[in-house]
Amino acid sequence: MLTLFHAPLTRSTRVRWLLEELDVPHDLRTIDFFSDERSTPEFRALSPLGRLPVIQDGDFVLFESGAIVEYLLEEHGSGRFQPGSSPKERAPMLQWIHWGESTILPAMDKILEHAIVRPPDQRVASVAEEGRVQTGECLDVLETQLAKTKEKGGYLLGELTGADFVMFYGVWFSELLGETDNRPNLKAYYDTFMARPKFQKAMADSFEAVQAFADMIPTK
Ligand SMILES: N[C@@H](CCC(=O)N[C@@H](CS)C(=O)NCC(=O)O)C(=O)O
Repeated sequence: MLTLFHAPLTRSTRVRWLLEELDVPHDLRTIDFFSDERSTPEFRALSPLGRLPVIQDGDFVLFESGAIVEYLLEEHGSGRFQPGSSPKERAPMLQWIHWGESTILPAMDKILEHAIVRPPDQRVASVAEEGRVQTGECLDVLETQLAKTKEKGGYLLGELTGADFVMFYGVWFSELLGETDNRPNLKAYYDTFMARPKFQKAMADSFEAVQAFADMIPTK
């Protein structure tokens, strides 16, 4: 049985949603994110930095949410949520999987850390501002991409693919930060994944944490 180590509102939601959509039976191990559970030697043997998500599939262990999404599609996907099998058909999905973690999230993290999460005396206003500019540029890229694909299914590449299971995470935070207000394609994208019953099921334990996070956001 596949095991997912998970905590609400973390990147493990990416994997949880995919497991739901693929109907892969799994054991969900919910970790108390703010406890010592992630520091135990047993957990560090699976995830060396104590981060989430990590999966165990029999004897096989894997961390990094994007890599887990790719693995699950190949091992358990039976072709679902993949745009094709040739390198050139698959590459756009891989591009957005990597971009959704390594380009947009570092920009957004600057806002989250320096305008919301850190205590006020540890915030650097110029870093938050840099994050706002960089995040805006990234969201404009997404807005343009979604304009090209919106008539083809409403997801990043038209139909739902592995890329969306990674990208939704940054888009969810951008919606909370009010960044979808002037970007209609991004808002439509957010509404599209939110409306999926399996997304709702996978996120059921995250909505309370989302609300707690939303309450921390300073009103403009
Ligand atoms: N690039 C990694 C990032 C993993 C990561 O940083 N996860 C966060 C939760 S969203 C975490 O566990 N943070 C705990 C820490 O940094 O100690 C991935 O996509 O899996």
